[in-house]
Amino acid sequence: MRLVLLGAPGSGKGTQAARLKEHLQVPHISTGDLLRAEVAAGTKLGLEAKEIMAAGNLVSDEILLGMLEDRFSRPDTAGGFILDGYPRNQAQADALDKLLGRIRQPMDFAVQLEVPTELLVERIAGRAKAEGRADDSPESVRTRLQVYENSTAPVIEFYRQHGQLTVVDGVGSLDEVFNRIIEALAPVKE
Ligand code: B4P
Repeated sequence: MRLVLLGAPGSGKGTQAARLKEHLQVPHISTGDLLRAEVAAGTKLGLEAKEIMAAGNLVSDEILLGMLEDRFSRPDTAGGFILDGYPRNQAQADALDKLLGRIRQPMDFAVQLEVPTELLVERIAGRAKAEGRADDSPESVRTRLQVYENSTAPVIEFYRQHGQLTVVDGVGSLDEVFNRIIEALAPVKE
């Protein structure tokens, strides 16, 4: 199973990907987690990304592609993967197409988690209290939602036009959303 999870910040991508990884027995590749690991390790890349992420903006396409190429060069992705947080703009979608073509891992499915904006804001505010992530401040969240509307939402249309998109209602308990995703994936798993 080669799956891309799409959705606005707070839509549950990371949350559901962690569960899907166990269910599908494939690695979860989160570009947000990869970047946060670089920031935590204080690498050159992490230092470059830190302020950009805290402000809620997108880190450069070049950095992201380099990180992804590295990650896909590891053998554990040969049996499939769940990609979470990438692509976030059309240039990244095109780069992903090329990369997966080159490693002969064409994507099976893109799942978009759909959640109304008020609920996105509420969920992220909850995480801000619980975890204090640098980019969960109200100002950063406003920017992230704007970036999503301007840059990422058009990518969803791209996958729809290619017949690869399925939209899943992301409102409900973690189990409810998880079960909806599994149902949506059933035709692909057969
Ligand atoms: P990400 O790490 O991808 O952050 P995110 O969009 O907020 O999603 P996340 O997966 O963490 O949250 P989720 O919805 O699961 O990106 C962070 C930053 O990294 C970006 O802003 C950017 O700067 C940079 N970046 C990452 N990828 C990039 C790329 N490709 N190009 C450029 N820059 C990139 O969960 C949110 C909250 O909701 C959690 O608290 C969760 O518990 C809660 N929740 C989830 N589902 C719920 C449910 N059903 N009910 C109640 N609460 C729920």
